[in-house]
Amino acid sequence: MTPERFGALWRSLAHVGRDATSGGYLRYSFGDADLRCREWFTEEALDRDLSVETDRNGNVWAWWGDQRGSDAVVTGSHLDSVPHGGAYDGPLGVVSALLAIDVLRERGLSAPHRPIAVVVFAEEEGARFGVPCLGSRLMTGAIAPEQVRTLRDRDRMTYADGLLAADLDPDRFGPDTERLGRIGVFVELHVEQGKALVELDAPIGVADAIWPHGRWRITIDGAGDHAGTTRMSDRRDPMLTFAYGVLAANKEARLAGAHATVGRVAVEPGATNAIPSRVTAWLDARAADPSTLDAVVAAVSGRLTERAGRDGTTVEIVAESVSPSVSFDPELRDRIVKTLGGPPVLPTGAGHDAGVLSAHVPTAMLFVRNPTGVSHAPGEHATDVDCAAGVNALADVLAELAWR
Ligand code: HGY
Ligand code: MN
Ligand code: MN
Ligand code: MN
Repeated sequence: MTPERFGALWRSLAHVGRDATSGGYLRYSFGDADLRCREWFTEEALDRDLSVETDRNGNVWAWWGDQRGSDAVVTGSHLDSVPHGGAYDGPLGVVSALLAIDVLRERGLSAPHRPIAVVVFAEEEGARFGVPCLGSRLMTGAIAPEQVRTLRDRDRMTYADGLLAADLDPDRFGPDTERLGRIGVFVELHVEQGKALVELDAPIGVADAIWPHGRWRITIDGAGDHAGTTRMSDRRDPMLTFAYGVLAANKEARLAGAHATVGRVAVEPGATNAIPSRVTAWLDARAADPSTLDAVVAAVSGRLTERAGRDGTTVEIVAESVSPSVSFDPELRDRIVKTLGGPPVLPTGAGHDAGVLSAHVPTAMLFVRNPTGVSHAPGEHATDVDCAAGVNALADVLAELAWR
């Protein structure tokens, strides 16, 4: 694979859902941009004589070989984004998988000994319905359909509404044991969301672990009142408790060497001249090990509760989604490292569908160097040269797994 050929296919998708002002992407599951991305994927897969199907959970599968076969070698990633997210987070794994199939065929490899599939998982970012990796979690049973039925997007739409928008049956989402049983191994290629490969001066890396992480919804209730007539001493202002909570999360994370972020907040009623009655915020917390993560969340919760007592407000903290630490299959990892000639092995603080699948099948991740180290923002980047190297590496891995 050459950088030029990678760039040509990349640019046929790169304009879809891109915001002209920020340069970031607005690809929310089953929204217009996502539907166009799905159409793009289906066309490219059919052009490669792959058989395409969408499963009951909205994940799209493109098969090379017997799609009813077992022990399939599955690769792929996701096409949805966070608001104004980067171009590569997700799509790089999908584009690279399609091109890796081209490379394998150009090497003269036809009929794989094991079926190969490229999968596009739905709602990996959780940017629309609030829970990440929803498509893969539904397939594996990691989340129950009953729980998904309670999810609403910002327009109060449901996951079933999303499936309907994609002309899919809205009533069948849930565990897909038969499909999961056909997967023999899953390998996800992803842009690195950090600068480790830059510092290691390596274009490709292999993952050994995903940090435990989660999202907690914090609801703070106080007393709505007039901004101009209510004395400061009489206020029960949830925004004050919230502000303190953000500072506490930042401090606790720094002390523990963990990561804590509050990137989303909703204020009711949201008027400039009204003291809020309620503030809802989401804490994203991550750490290298579960006990540190638990300790940071507990410390933030304790500091918030204590502060609420002083502010006359009340606080509720609910875990919306928690992802346990993932250690990728060491045998598969080492086999891939050997196949690729010894690239660096590194952990990640980012969650992935590979983390969900790793509880069920041998799973691995390849990383492609990101010169800016930025992700979940327009500055995310990977060069065509490194992306082409990623395609060739993925092709080597697929050849190792599906023809040996
Ligand atoms: O949030 C994450 O870690 C992933 O990028 N969805
Ligand atoms: Mn991703
Ligand atoms: Mn992401
Ligand atoms: Mn007034």
